[in-house]
Amino acid sequence: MSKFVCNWNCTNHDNDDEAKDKDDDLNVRESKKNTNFAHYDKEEWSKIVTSGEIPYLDPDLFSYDEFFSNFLLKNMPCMFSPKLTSSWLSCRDWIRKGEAGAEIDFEYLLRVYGDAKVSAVNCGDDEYREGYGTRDCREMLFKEYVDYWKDYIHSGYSSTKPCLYLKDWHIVRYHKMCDEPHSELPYTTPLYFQSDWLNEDCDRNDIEDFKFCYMGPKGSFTSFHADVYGSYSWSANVIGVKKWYLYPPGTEMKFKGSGKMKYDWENPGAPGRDYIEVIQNAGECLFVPSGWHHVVWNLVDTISINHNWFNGANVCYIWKILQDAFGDVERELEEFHHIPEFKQQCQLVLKANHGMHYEGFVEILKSVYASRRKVNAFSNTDHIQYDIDAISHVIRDHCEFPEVVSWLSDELLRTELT
Ligand SMILES: O=C(O)CCC(=O)C(=O)O
Ligand SMILES: [Fe+2]
Repeated sequence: MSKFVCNWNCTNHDNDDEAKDKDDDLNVRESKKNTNFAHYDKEEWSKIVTSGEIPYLDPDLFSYDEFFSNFLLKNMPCMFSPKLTSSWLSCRDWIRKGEAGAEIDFEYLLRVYGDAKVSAVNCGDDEYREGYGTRDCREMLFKEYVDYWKDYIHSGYSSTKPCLYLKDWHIVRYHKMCDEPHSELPYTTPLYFQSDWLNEDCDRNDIEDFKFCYMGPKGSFTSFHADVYGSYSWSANVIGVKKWYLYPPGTEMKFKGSGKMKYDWENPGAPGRDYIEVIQNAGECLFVPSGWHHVVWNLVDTISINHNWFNGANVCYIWKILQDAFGDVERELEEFHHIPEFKQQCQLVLKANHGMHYEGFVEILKSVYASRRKVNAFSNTDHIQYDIDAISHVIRDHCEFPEVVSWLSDELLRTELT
C-alpha cells in the first residue's frame, strides 16, 4: 500500500435504472455529473473562494509529497513563485530589457521559430467567445504571426484590427521534429508536474502531445471551459500577466439556463457564482485542478507554457468523464441502438467527439502500469505504488472489458513490488 490515502470512488451512477429514467432532463443529467466530485471535500474549495486567495508556494520550501497531498489529491489550485521557472531558457532568451522593463525579444523568437506552422484564433469571433470552437482559426507561419503582432502593438491595439491569439502550439514537438541546431528546449517540466500519464503516453507513441505554448497580445483571452478529458493543467508565464477566473466544480451550473451553458461576461461573479480571481505575473506558475472551469485574460502581451495532464490522483475523475461522454453519445444515437455493433460504433463516435475512447484510455493505463513496475520511471516508491493501486482500481471498475480485467489479474500475480 502507498502511504497516501486514496480518494477513489469510481462507481458511475449513470448505469442505475433509476437514473436512466430521469435522464430526459438535461439539468438532472448535468447535476448528476457533479456527483463525480462527491468524494472531494468541497468545504475546502469554498474556504479558498471565501478567502479570495490561493496558496502561494516557494518551490525551495515545498516538497513533491506536500504538493501531492495538499493540491493534487484535494484538487485545489495554487500558485508557484517565479523560482520554479527561473532556470528556463525561455525566461532568459525570449525576453530582453526594454525602455519600460522586460519585453518580448521578437528577433530571437523569429530566428528560432520563424518558419514554424502555428494557428491563431480571432478573439472577436462570437463562436470563440461563447466557447464552442471557432471557424475563424487561422493557420500561418510564426513569422507571419509576429508581423501581425508587431503591427497590432504599433496600432495601439486598435479595435478596428482583429485580436489574434496564438494557441495550442506544440512547441516541444516542434523541437523534436526539426533537425535544426537550436534543439535546446525552452523549458523543463517542473518536478511537481512530472507524474503525467497523458504526455508519457503521447511521447511513447510519438503522437501529438498536450504541451502547449500560448502567445497573445493585451486583451486576448480564453473562453469559459474546463480542461480536456477533465485533466489538470499547469500554466507558467514566460513574460506578461494573466487574470484568471476560477470556478470550483459544480459552480459552473450557475451559468446554465435550459440547455447550453452561457457564460455571463458582464457579471462573472453574480451572487451564487463562486469564483476566485487570480493574477499571474511573469515567471509564476498556476496549478489548475480537474474540473475547475476558468476564463483567462492576457492583461498585457503575454507568452505562457501550458500542459494538460492526469495521473493516479485524478484518474477516477477522467474515467468518469469518459463514461459520461459515452453516455451522451449513446443517448444521441439512441435510434440505432438495435444495430448489433451499436456499442462499438458509439466508441468510434466517442473517440471522434471526445478525443479518447475506452480502448485508448485502457491502453494508457496498461502502459503506465508496465512502466511503473520498472520502478525507476518515477523514482518515489510511494508514488509508484499509488499509481499501481489507482490503475488496478480503475481497471476493476472497467467491467465492460472482461479481457482487460483478466489482463490485470495476470499482471498483479506477476507484480513483486512491495
Ligand atoms: O492561458 C490561456 O489563455 C488558457 C490557459 C488554460 O486554459 C489552461 O492552462 O488550462
Ligand atoms: Fe484551461
